[in-house]
Amino acid sequence: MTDITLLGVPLDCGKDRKGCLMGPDAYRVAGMAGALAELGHTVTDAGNLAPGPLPDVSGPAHLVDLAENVAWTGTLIEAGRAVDGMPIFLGGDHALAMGSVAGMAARAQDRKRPLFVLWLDAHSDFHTPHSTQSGNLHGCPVAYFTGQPGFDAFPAPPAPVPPDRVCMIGLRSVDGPEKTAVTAARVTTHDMREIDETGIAMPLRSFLAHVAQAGGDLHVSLDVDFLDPSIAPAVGTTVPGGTTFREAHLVMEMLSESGLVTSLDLVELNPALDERGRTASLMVDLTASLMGRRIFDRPTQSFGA
Ligand code: 4U7
Ligand code: MN
Ligand code: MN
Ligand code: MN
Repeated sequence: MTDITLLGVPLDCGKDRKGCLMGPDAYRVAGMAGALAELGHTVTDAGNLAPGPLPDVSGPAHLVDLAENVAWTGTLIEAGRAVDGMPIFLGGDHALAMGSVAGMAARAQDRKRPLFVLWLDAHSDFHTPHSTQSGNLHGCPVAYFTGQPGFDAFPAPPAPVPPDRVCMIGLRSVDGPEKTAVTAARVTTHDMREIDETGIAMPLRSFLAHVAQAGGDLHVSLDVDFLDPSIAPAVGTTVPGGTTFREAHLVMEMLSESGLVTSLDLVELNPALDERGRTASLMVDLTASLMGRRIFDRPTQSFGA
């Protein structure tokens, strides 16, 4: 059983549209702690983090809330690094992954283990402050924690994650400059076109085998828009053609069985856009699947052989 620490991250500065600051409380109301405790885990809700003082920084003028993002990143790196067991970062928008992943990479380095990242998202979030058109830093975390240039206003990530240790599944909205950069950096990508053809289990299985072989820690970053908007409406950046209910649960069940996951982000939930809390509940159920909830506890019996 796992020692889980819930870290509320009411970070809402990664984009213009507000609402993700309510995410941590929406997860609490939807029963996150109880669902995990019921599976036998020890759960500590550490409450909500707050960003440090706003630094005096400058960067491209169209960036949204640069100083606040920088402040949060420093706070999250230290808060995550200090957790002993499994932190679950209750977001908050995806800009929080600058700090959560950089902090987990620093912790993995302290433990002399490589950190791998599974990025479950419609988007590749590989913009830099210079390539982003929208100016929204929630589209930039992967470039930051893999150590791409252009993040001078931010603290340097203590242990940049080599891009070839990042695997993205669910992609269906990738901007031109991101396509070039993701490919050049040799990030592993599985877009929805590939998932349609091969199923979602095959690429995930091969990534997990690779992580196990390397003796790695595994951070999972789950963006609500990984899911199809028909089952998860509570997100600002809906993109049609996302994963189904069963595809998403299968990913979580396979992650659980792998025993490799050491930290988790739940990001981009905007409760103001939810329908009677259904997206928050689905995210809690997916987390429960990741932490060991099963339909059956053993393989179902089959006839023959
Ligand atoms: B999310 C976008 F232009 N690429 O840069 C951008 F399509 O964390 C979207 O994955 C970024 O939700 C989405 O603004 C960030 C856009
Ligand atoms: Mn994202
Ligand atoms: Mn996204
Ligand atoms: Mn978004």
